[in-house]
Amino acid sequence: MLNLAGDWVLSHDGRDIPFALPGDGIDALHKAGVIPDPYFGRNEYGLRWISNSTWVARRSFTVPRTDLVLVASMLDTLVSVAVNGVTVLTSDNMFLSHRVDLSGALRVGENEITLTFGNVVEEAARRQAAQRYFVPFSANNTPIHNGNMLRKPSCDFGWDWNIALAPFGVYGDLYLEEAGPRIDHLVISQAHEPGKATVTVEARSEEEGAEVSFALCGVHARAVVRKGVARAVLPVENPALWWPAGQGAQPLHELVVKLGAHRLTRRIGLRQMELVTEKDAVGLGFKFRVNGRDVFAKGANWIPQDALSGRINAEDTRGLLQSAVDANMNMIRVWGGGRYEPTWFYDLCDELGLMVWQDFMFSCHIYPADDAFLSGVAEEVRQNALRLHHHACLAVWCGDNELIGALTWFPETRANRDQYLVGYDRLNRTIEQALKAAVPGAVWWPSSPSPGPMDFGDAWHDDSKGDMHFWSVWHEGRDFDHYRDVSPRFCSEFGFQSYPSMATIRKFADPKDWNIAAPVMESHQKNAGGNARIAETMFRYFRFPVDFENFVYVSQVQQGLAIKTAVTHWRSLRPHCMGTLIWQLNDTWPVCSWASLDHGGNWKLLHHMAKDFFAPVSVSAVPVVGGVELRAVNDTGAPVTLTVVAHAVRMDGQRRELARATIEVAGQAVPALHVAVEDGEMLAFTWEGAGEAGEDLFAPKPFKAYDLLPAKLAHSIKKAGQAFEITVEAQSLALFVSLEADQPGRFSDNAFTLFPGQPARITFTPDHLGPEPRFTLRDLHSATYGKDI
Ligand code: BMA
Repeated sequence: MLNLAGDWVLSHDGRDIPFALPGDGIDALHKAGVIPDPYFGRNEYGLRWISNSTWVARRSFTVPRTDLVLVASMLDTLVSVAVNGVTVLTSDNMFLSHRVDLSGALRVGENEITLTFGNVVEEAARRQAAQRYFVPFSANNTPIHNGNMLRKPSCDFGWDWNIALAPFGVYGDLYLEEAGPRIDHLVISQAHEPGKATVTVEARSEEEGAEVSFALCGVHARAVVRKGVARAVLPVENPALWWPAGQGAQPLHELVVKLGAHRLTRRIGLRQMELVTEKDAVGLGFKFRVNGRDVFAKGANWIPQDALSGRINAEDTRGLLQSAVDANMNMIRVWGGGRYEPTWFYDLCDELGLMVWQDFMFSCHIYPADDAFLSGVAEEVRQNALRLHHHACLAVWCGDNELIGALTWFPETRANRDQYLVGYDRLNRTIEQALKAAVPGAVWWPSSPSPGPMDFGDAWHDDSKGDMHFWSVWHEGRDFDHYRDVSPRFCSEFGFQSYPSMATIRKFADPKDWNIAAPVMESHQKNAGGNARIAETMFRYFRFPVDFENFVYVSQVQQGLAIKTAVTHWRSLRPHCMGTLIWQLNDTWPVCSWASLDHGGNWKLLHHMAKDFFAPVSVSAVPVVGGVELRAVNDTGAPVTLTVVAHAVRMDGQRRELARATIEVAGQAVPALHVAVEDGEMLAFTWEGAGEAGEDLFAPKPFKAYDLLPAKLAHSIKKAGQAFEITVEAQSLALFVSLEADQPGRFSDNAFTLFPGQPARITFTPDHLGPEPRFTLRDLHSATYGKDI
């Protein structure tokens, strides 16, 4: 194998610029000093010319023979490959992999290979003009137009959280290998019965009559290729089963398949994964069942890890996915406006126990429905299904993101819904059929959100069927309580924005721009009206923060509160509701957004709060007539006995017990207590039992309605190995106490409540060894009243 990754040169204005592949051209131009950092200030707007140009990269290499094959994947996007001036490949779909016979172009000794990246802006416009009818795209999201014409991540053209750069590059494989007998691909399926898993492996190959060997968990088999397939059935007795995080372990076994010298390996987790959608008295249920156990899905939506793919690497991805698991999540939705992730992403999810909801890459636009487009889609689906289907984490394949909604978003689609609905159905059926042809047992869901197969209803507002995207609080400006007016069966998107943390803001804005109306801050907010919505929400719930840094802090507190309101309520509906996926986990660049992690992986306050509200055993406070009901939930799969205690709390921190109860909780939420507090009091509650314990605070009124008292926070710091232990104490009830460090690292807890006389001990683990960190402490009183008023 000869790797062609590494050092290439990119031609620009008569200059040769170093271009490291895999990587993207914008990052290369920045590293070479040709352009400023695209993420700083308002630099983005000066860089649109890059996508409106053609680029050429080249390198040379030496080969001892010419019967070689080029393997290439994730070519972004209009790429033609030439070897010694002979065009060997023309690709216009970033989501395809290629194997190209180079024997006609190579020569023994030195060769030159060039990659020409076509102008995506011009080509997308040309294809739009060639359509039989106008194919609308989400122009609010994508300042670079017609992205729906190209098979490239939709969000590359801009999104309501993304910078619009439409980069070019190569992000996957680029190597030469010897031609020879090989297995083209494997189709792997599992069947389960008590004490036994049966794994069926089909090896597809053109080598008629060749023998193929199979080995898994000590079970061996051989089969001969007949009509292109060698098939083996591998029974595994008493299998060690794979479970989602929080439900059990994630054992993975190596499957080895050999044909002559060609050896393929796959890591297999043995599990039975079902999507159960059954009609019931309410509508259509929606839940995942793993190894026969109903699992409440807790997680978040994944968008590409960086707007510039050249800046993505497996180590950082692991950090983000580990943060998801550390916050008690068990599912990630790979959202349809980004990309099919590289194989190592799914390896990580297998290891971490993160179930993957995999969208096909179609989002929020209308798409062409002509034969040429659809046949490209079918090949894209086939390849990606074959590449990814064996992963234990893979829970469901979903047709697209929000394409049914898009039918109502454009004047053209509203005026001619028949035409666009038929077009949509052609696309959706192409995807479904290509998936099932490649992987017959694949779990399929037509769209997200969807009320169900062949139902084109409004899954943004109808909470009775299928999966829901509930956006009324953010996009329609409803109050947080409105989360409790709906009872989704499974909410696969709902979100509330905040500002990124100060450490992230410092990376793109000078102190003179630390103002929510500064053009730099506005340019790092891509959702029209987003900053106004954040500020308006503060007016509803809080006294206005005293300065910019506290505005950032309160924005994160209110984001956490919004999402906590939704999740605690929807968990308390279990088993009517069986899943909540927050929009969104990560950011592609430093920006105001719905993410719970800052760009780079730092935990925003929401992510700390998620760790608590996603805890396996938890108690939700739900306002009901005459007070508050405390409802207990248990996702562990085994019943627990819990003691729940409720207190009324005054602003000076004094508590009086209201009630207590001991209850048994299994797979269904259980009402534990019904309590009421007096005016000016909040409700504090704890739960304990079977090794599970937690506490929470609920304010029946908006926080601005309480006369908070100065918390007078005091803290001391002790070194504990590589980490630092910070003890924090308050003199009255202190709300959303938060710590920020002047260097990257992880706090054990944040946004917590303090009662006088009950100090909290928080650990800070820095990412790197370095100077002693300095900490900033905040709490709701000091952020909104000023210090000590
Ligand atoms: C959802 C997503 C994205 C979008 C988000 C926030 O519906 O599918 O399209 O970024 O809303 O508006």
